[in-house]
Amino acid sequence: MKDFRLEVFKKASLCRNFDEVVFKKLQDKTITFPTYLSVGQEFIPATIAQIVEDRNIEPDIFIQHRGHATYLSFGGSIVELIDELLGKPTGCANGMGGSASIQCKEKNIYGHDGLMGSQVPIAVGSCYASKKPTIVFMGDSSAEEDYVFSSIGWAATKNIPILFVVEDNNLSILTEKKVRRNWDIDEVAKGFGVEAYNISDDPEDIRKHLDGVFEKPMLLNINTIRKYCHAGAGIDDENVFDRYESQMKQIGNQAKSIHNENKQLVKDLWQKQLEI
Ligand SMILES: Cc1ncc(C[n+]2csc(CCOP(=O)(O)OP(=O)(O)O)c2C)c(N)n1
Ligand SMILES: [Mg+2]
Repeated sequence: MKDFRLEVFKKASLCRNFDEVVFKKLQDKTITFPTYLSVGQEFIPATIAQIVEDRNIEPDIFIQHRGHATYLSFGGSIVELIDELLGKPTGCANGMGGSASIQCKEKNIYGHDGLMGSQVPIAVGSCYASKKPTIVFMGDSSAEEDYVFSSIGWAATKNIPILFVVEDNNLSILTEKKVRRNWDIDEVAKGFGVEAYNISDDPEDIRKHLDGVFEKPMLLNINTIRKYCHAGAGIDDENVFDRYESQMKQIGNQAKSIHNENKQLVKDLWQKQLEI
């Protein structure tokens, strides 16, 4: 049997190494448009993607602007993402989506249109029509949009197989949650009769809360930490907890070799795409 923690780490490691290169490409101005790094938040999509893979489920996936890690965890092509960030027509959104609107038809990943939270009613409508397992990712601030509430309500009423995932990094650009609201989205979901939890981004914590997923609507508010700035290559706070470093330490040498392999792989792929 595959080691769950290691498989999740493999996915997270690809995402981390990918965005660390993007960070450098932003610094040296190879990329000049708004770019949203997933660094620090990788374990949310990596864990959920591993869980659905282990259960042989191929869900429809609706992502938000901070979606590099989601796209890569669910199997989107790395080369096409590189090309997208280079603005090439061979990019995953024909070079017209940029960082915020990436997609992958083959893996049922639908890109974001840029309006915060719009992916939620779109995902609910799609799931209502298809009855297919569906996952929609949103930020803690996007979760505040009114159309998100009514969508959760409709999902509850129609009992559709959707998983709402709130990537709760506590921030809307730079505004903390406590300034913006005095309620929790998992409590709102429970009010609609949706099974909901407020948990950490530890892979085990996520796994143990996904038992009945796709049998009914569910919502996970997953607390995480954004390591870099809202957009571009900047650092708000040097001393934040890093789930990736902590998992790498816990897993040990095997994780370090996976990390080094991914680092090389991503570096080589970027080099190759830049030379074409
Ligand atoms: C309806 C709407 N309002 C404002 C914006 C500008 N905006 C873009 S991202 C963002 C913050 C998003 O925060 P969150 O949903 O928590 O995601 P995060 O960036 O933290 O991952 C804002 C205010 C927007 N794109 N759409
Ligand atoms: Mg946020």
